[in-house]
Amino acid sequence: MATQVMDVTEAIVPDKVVREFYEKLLQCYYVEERAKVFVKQGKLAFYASTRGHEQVQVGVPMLMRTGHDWFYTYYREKSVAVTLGMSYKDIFLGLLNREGDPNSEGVNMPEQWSSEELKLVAQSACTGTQYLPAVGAARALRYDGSDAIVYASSGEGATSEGEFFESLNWAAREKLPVLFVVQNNGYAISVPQKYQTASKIHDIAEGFGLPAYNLDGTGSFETMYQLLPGLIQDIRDGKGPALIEFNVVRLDHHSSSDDHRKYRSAEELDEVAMRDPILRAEAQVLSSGLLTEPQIEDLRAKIKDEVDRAAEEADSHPYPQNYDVMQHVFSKDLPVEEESEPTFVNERVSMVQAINAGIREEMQRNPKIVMWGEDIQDPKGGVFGVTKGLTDEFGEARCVNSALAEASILGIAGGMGTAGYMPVIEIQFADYIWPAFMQMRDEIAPMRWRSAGVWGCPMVCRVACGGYIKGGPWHSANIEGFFANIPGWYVVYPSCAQDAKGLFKTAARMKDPVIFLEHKGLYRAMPARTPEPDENYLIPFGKAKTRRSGTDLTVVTWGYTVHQAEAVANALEAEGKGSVEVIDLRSIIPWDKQAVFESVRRTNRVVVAHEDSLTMGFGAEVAAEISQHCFDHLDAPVARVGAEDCFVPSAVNLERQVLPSEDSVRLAIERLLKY
Ligand SMILES: Cc1ncc(C[n+]2csc(CCOP(=O)(O)OP(=O)(O)O)c2C)c(N)n1
Repeated sequence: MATQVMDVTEAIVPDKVVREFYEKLLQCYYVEERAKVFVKQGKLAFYASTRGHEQVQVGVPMLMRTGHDWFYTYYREKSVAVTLGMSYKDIFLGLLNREGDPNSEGVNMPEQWSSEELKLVAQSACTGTQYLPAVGAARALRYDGSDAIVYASSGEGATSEGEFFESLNWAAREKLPVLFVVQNNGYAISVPQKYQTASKIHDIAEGFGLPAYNLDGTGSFETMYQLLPGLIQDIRDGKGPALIEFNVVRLDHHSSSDDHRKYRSAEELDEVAMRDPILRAEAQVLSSGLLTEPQIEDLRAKIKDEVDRAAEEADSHPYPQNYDVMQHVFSKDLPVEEESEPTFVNERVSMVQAINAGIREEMQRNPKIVMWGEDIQDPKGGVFGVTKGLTDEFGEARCVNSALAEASILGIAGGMGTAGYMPVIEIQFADYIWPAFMQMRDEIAPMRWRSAGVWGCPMVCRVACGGYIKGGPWHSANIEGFFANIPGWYVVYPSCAQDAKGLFKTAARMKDPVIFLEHKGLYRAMPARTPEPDENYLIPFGKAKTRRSGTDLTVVTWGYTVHQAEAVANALEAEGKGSVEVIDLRSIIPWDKQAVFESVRRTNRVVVAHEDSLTMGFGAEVAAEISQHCFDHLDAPVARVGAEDCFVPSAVNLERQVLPSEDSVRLAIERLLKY
């Protein structure tokens, strides 16, 4: 398939459409003009002009179905918001971060649009990250049997991000309904395109198997009108995604913090001014006799007046008063508050069996649960066999192998979650989660918060983690400390089969993303085996479990070290050396401060033990809180046990030097008991 460079054979555009197109261009123009006044007044924290991109940002959405099709836009797309019909006032409230801003209530940056009604999904300011969730949303629409399509866009610079390539790959492989719109203005801030790629963006897309087009986005609307309706219909009809690279011009500075005269010559600026799409459209409207000059004057005056009045109204609003900035970090809608007494349906199961049963039950209960990950499909059913039998029972549509691309695994989940599904995805080893970190930190985590509670990204990200069974440096990581630092993710870490099932079932019913850590050394370990709780057993997050009561010292722990602490506590008791209480946090975010403080205030001594490295391990947080809130009750310093600040070595004897052991836990306890 050759990339198609459009032949400008003009199609007749009905007058009504030309008129609507031209009017919308003027609306965009006057919104930009008024925004520039706010910039001069110092009222806009960030401003990115769409001048020069308007033909694309008006023309493409106009040919799509407002309120039906979905939009994943980027920070230079005010004109898309205008075209979709966001009111001028809402646009200015968003730009000014004022009270009543429906985009984000003032928490998100200006130029980041969001509207449930317009299916305009809350943006982040990151370049290129929107492409994967856009593909995820398209996957959800396909699963729903909808004929809606997804518009996903950026500048040409952002297409150098790996997530752009991954999104082309996934969308093409599954023939998903996405229209990729690249607006190539030749610059990424000051960087000319030659520094981005030796290829052409439409050729790159073609390499991934998409029909790809290269159009002048400042020329004639006729060309777009000729291509787009048929192309959009093909995408609706399931023929797969397509990409259009539009050559546009950036008539203004990159943003309000930039001065493009530093890197563009006066001649160049004069030249691009000749390609102003609004002037070109106006010339066409005049020459075709559609409007006369006086009619244009009237139209301009009317639109300017409407825009200015809306701007003033928005400007009369204060910054958000009394807005609780914490209210949308997590949804308040929780599936369970109290842990029920389980009945047991199986005498003894491993953690693998318990998680597998939990997933199966939740999939039977909720048809919106969909899973993917590397190797998770039957017959293998995951490298640890956790998902075994689930493809056989629920089919590939609900349990399927993914491409080997972690950013995709998470990014697609973000979009599907936003569009109404409950993805349960697997990261094969914690050490390999990092390609997905950008999606997790900047796209998924802030979604609910940045949209003032309108959009969310529910999902369960199951991750095999931990050492002790010959994993070496790339198969043994503990990552709870990293993710505990990101507002918006729950982090849970079961240490036995019963908790694994109960916590998983809760995770699968949460409205927000959950990292579900599965210690591979506990998957089949005897001490982690328990009776299997019934299908109604849910464990609320943030409720610790006292594994063992004691009076002389508390060990606060989670994951693999729970079992080390229990073994040491049992031995010490048998030796008559002390009575040690062991508290298993089970969930890291949120963690059960009440249970920990209550115990420490009783025993007056505490060791915090975990498998992760000591420095900045989550134990540092726990220890700090205990020091602050239990200081008056402590008879000894707060002690910590964790791994060396080192990667986990491969040779078994070297691994022992790094990871905590019963010996290191015992040493810490015995030291404190001497105080
Ligand atoms: C991941 C990420 N890296 C860097 C930035 C900073 N940044 C913001 S805009 C921009 C240039 C983007 O240019 P392009 O994609 O061509 O879009 P344009 O602004 O020209 O429309 C950069 C580097 C960012 N927002 N996100």
